[in-house]
Formats: sequence, structure tokens, C-alpha cells
Amino acid sequence: MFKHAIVRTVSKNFQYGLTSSKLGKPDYNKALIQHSDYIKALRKCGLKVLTLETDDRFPDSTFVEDTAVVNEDLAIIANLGATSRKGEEIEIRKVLDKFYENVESIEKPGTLDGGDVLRVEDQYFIGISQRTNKVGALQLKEILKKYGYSCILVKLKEVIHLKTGLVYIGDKNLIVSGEFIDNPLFQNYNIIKVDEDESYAANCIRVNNYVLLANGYEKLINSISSLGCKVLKLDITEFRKMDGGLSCLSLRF
Ligand code: CIR
Repeated sequence: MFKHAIVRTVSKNFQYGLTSSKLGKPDYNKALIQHSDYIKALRKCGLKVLTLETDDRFPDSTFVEDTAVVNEDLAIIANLGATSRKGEEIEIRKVLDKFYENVESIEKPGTLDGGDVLRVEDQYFIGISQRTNKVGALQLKEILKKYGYSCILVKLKEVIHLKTGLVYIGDKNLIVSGEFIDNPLFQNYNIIKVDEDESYAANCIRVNNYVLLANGYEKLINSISSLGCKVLKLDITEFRKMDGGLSCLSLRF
């Protein structure tokens, strides 16, 4: 069970962050409301939420998931792959130092974004992407091995981060979209395929007894509900405009 979440308030410069979405400029005030609803949902799932101050030097810093990999044993501080995001991890390290005895780091020339790291029980899938290079992925693999976790590297073709299109919600259920659908690596799981017109919704999160899902993607919402999961739907449109989704907005542990 997760007990804590770390989130970071949306920067006033949010609109200047990285994006490939072509969905237009995010509405800052709407983003603040959606972020606050996200925090309320995490609390409903039983988490204590620590909200960090915004840092306007980093437009993308609300996407805290990319700054670290956390589990019940340790925290690993990322070395973010995008130049404009380097430095976001400094504040996160200070915070995680208070929660964890074991804190490790990805060092250059390794780069790694937390969004490329998917935990499935005691195994991790690590995406090799435009943000995470092989050196960074192998560093993470070595670190996790010391704590008894195994890792499999997955080369990404299209999506920004691994968890943009591949998410585990427990009980062998893997949400799979786009380039991951026919990948033999995932065939031993109960695959929940996401149709192309709903691919954005693949980035959902299981938080204790709930699955948090983007509002408006009825097919996926129905598939997940029919598994017997309790679903919380959230408006997340302004984060989508900046290529972000539900997982990116928090570190959960
Ligand atoms: C970026 O491109 O880095 C941000 N605009 C979005 C990051 C989304 N993070 C994630 O998928 N883990």
C-alpha cells in the first residue's frame, strides 16, 4: 500500500514547457484546479500528500514523476534527459532524503526520466527513449539488482515515456497501447488493450484501492471498471496539452 505522495504546484511558466501535443496553450487557472482535484483524489486513496512550492525556473516541474524512482526500499534520483529539466531533481533529493535511508542517483553520462520506469511486482521495465539512454537504464538496473529487483529494457519507438503507453494496475493487469500491444515481452499478462483513439488514457495509475483515470475515455473506463476496480475519473486536459498524464504528476510510495 502507498502511504505518501509528493506533488509540485504548477509553474506560472507551465505553458513554456516541452510539448509535442499541438493541442494549444494550457490554461493556467484550469491547470491549478485540475491539480488540486488530483491531490484530493490521492487523499481519497489514503495518501498523505506533500505539495512542493512551484519553481518557475522549471516550466515542467509539476511532472515530478520524472525526477526519481521510488519504492519501499529506496529512492533513486534521476538525471533528467531534457536539458530544460535538468536541476528539477535537486529539490526532490532534499525531500526524499527525509523519507529514505537509501538514496542513490543516476549519474552522467547516464540519463533517465522516472516516466520511463514501470514497476510490475518485483520486476521493472525500463524504457530506452529520447530521455532515458542505455547507460542510465543500465545504472538503474544495477542499483535495483542490489535490492532484489530484476529489470528488462524496452526500446521505445514513438511515445515520449514508457508509461505514456504501458501501465500496470496490479493483479497481472497490464494496460497496453500503441507500440506495446504486440510486444512479446508483455504476453504473459492480462492485457487490456487501449484503442488508438483513447491512447492518451493509457497513462492511468493504481493507487491502493482505486484506479485514477482521465475523464472522457469511456471504453477504457468501462474495461477497467469491469475488472472490478474502483475508478476515480479526473479532468486532466491542461496537462495533456503539455504531454503529461496522471502518473507524471506525483511520486507515490
Ligand atoms: C516533458 O516533456 O518532459 C513534459 N512536458 C511532460 C512530462 C511527462 N512526464 C511523464 O510522462 N512521466
